[in-house]
Amino acid sequence: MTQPTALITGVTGQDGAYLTELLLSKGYKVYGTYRRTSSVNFWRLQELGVAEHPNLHLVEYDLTDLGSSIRLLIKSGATEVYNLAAQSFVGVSFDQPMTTADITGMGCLHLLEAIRTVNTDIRFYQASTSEMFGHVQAVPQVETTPFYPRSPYGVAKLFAHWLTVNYRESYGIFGCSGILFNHESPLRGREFVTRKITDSFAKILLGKLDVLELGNLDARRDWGFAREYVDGMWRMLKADVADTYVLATNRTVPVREFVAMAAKGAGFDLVFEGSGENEVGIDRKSGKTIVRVNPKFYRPAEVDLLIGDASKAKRDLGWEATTTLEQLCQMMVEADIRRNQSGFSF
Ligand code: NDP
Ligand code: GDR
Repeated sequence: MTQPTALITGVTGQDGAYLTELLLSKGYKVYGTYRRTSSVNFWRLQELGVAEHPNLHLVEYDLTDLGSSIRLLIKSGATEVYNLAAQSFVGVSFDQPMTTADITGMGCLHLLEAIRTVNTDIRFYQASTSEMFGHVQAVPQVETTPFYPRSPYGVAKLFAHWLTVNYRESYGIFGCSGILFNHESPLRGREFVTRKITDSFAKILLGKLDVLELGNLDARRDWGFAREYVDGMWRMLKADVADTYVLATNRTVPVREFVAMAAKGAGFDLVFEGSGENEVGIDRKSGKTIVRVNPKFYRPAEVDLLIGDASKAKRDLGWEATTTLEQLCQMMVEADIRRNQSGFSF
């Protein structure tokens, strides 16, 4: 049997690392792409112990470059392409809307055009997002819920989502769009709210930071565990028919509740006082304020409530989220305490 070959764009990111781990464990040859920077960092692949795996080939690539997308597909001979690369931070997309559109939107089109040109039998996964639901039109959100993105990031992802559907319908390309709700892990970037919280509490515990500053504490998210979500991506490309699927836990929790959960996990006795910009979190054990609201973290437009229903993925793919938010939060808190004790800084 010939060895299956997959191409993963964005291998230095959270999902890229977990997907690499999964596909290598299934015997794939994996081409993982990273961007040229002055200091490339493979810490996530290293944490998972796969950075040096003989079946992993790391290749330099920028998805804003159409020509290199075509050459990459020819060179790798991949039969499955997972497009995980993106400018993925919603907050930054308000400051850099053009860059976000180029990478997150046009980048997907480059890959679809490359597939159309090189080999239309390549199976394609597009990393779509619950951010496309934005100002939600129904609760919970499913594959058919109307979209209403609330950020340049959400708009760019919607463009990429519809292109994936369009190339499926126009050219018969096996293009799947996974509408994934927030998924977190100890490998999450520190700019995202969950990891910012767990890393900050670890630092406060060790005397490296005084206060955790946050924006909107009322936003509600459906948070799952990233390692389980990449398995859903793989299942989509293994299905008989290309389709669009929601992956979610079907539980929604406000940011404030995640803060309380993480504080408890780190050993604080947190109580919230005040409201709006004056809300603070006080550790009853020390009497110190360890959480504060800073309006600089507010966004020009917010996504208030996300909760997904992944029944279709369960029915068609046998996929289901099983890790609870409490387990996930504890895993992240413990990893960040361990890292901060050892001087780790990513
Ligand atoms: P990360 O931000 O951790 O990773 C993004 C990856 O994209 C990084 O490897 C980054 O490289 C790479 N990248 C950025 N710009 C370019 C470019 N111009 N050319 C090539 N590569 C580039 O994201 P996640 O792993 O969390 O998410 C994976 C995908 O899933 C993203 O597309 C995201 O938008 C989407 N998504 C994520 C969800 C989540 O909750 N995590 C939910 C729904 C969708 P570098 O390391 O150099 O920055
Ligand atoms: P999100 O994740 O925007 O949902 O996008 P993020 O963790 O950045 O924000 C979640 C919610 O927390 C609120 N918030 C803060 N967010 C950050 N980053 N920093 C803060 O200090 C802070 N305070 C409050 C935000 O306003 C928001 O409501 C993530 C990304 O991974 C996307 O790529 C992905 O598509 C979606 O999840 C699903």
